[in-house]
Amino acid sequence: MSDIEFEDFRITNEDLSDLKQHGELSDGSVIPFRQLPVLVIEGESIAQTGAIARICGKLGDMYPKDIIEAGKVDQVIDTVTDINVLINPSMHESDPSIKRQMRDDLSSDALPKYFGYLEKILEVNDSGWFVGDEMTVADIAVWSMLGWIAQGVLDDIPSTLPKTFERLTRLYNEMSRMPKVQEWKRLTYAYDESSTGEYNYHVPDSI
Ligand SMILES: N[C@@H](CCC(=O)N[C@@H](CS)C(=O)NCC(=O)O)C(=O)O
Repeated sequence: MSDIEFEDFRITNEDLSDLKQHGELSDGSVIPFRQLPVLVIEGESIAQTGAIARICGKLGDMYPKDIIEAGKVDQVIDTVTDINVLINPSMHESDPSIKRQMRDDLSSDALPKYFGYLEKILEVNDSGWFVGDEMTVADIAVWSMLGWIAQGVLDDIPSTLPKTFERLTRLYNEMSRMPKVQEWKRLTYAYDESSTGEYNYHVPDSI
C-alpha cells in the first residue's frame, strides 16, 4: 500500500517439514515459533501476524504515532487474532459432526458477537475507518479476515455472515476496489491457485 519493496517468499511442503524439525528454512532464515508468517527484516526474523502488521504499519505510515490511537489499532488487530484463534480448532477437527457443531456455534454466537463489536467501533469513529480519518493496518486486518469468511471456504460458516454488518461490508468493498489491493490480490493469489483447504486464498472483490 505504501510502495515498500519486499519479497513475498512462499515455502514448499518440503520447506514446511524442514522448518517444523529445525525451526529454520534451508537459506538459514530463523522461524522462531516454527509457524508462519515470519517477516525477515534487517537480518532478524519476526513472527506473529500482529507483530508483523505493526512493523509494516510503522514502515508504511499506516500505524499512528500517538499511543492512544496506536492502542485503538492494536485492539482491532488483536481482536482479529482472537477470531482466528476461535476458528482454528474447528479447522483441525477431523470428526465431521463435531466440526459442524463447532462451526454452527461460531456462526450463531462468537462471530456475530465480534462482528457486532467491530461494527460499533466503525459507527463511533464514523470516518469509514477503524481509527482516525485514514486507513490503517487495523482496516487491513479486518479486510483480510472478512474476505476469508466471505469466500465461503470455511464449511458450515455462511459466506454471507459479514454482509449482515453494513459498515463492515462498506469498509470491505471500499478497500477491495483500491488499485493497490487489487494488484496485491492478483500477485498473491497466483501462487495459490492449486491450493486446497480452509485457508485465505481467493477473497471476493465484494461482499
Ligand atoms: N499466532 C500466529 C499463528 C500462526 C499460524 O497458526 N500459522 C499457521 C499457518 S497460517 C502455521 O504455521 N501452522 C502450522 C503449525 O502451527 O504447525 C500468528 O498470528 O501469526
